[in-house]
Amino acid sequence: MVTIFPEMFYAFSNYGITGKAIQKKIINLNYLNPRDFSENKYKSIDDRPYGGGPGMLMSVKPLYLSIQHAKSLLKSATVIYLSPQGKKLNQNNIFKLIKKKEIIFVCGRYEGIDERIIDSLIDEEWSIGDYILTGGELAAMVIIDSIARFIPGVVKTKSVEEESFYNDLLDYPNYTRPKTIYNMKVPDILLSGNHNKIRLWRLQKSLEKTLKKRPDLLDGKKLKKAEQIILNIVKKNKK
Ligand code: 4GY
Repeated sequence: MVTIFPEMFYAFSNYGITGKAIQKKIINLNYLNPRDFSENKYKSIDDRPYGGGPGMLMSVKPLYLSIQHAKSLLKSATVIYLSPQGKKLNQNNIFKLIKKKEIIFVCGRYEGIDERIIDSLIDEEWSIGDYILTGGELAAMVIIDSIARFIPGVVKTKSVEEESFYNDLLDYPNYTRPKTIYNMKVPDILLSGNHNKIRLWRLQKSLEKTLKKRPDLLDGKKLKKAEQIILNIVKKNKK
């Protein structure tokens, strides 16, 4: 992480699944702070934009030196800059990022960074969505968080076929104990013990929900695949 606010990662690194993954060193986070590379006596890390205009930019030299230092430590790392100008992330891109062994996240602050740093040191620019944060740190945590879910044994996942399919569908409705609470019941089928029927029901609910709430996620190809999965379950049911 190249960040002027490494302390922002404290809670993330100490709680929940991300905390466990980092403490067990399944994920290793290391920090370089541009402030430590600032050469003036005030240790300043911001500077005025050429051409005028409001706000400040990150100073070139401290940021450049910290990224270079990170690159010298992690020779095969991909350098990622997080900004609203990057390619919008989705679960498919996350799967590709998981395959990388080393990533250098450059967390911007203020109004942004000098374009020459993007041109010369950044390999990939990603966005977590069309809104503007005050810095890249939260975006970096969002990405690492979504990666942590896929560490084997950390979060239980569905079967491979259904997992990849469910990834672009909304989740089916979930229920836990008790069977009745505040006058509301758990659907009978979930108590039936018939696993194939339950799988079909869940798939149906996922499709219904997606159609109602996020129809943009469904297309002809997706529906064909759903049909295939349903037929497979029905076939298994007959055996
Ligand atoms: N959206 N996706 C995002 C962001 C903060 C000013 C440049 C985003 O990834 N990062 O909003 N980042 C800005 C803050 C400098 C980065």
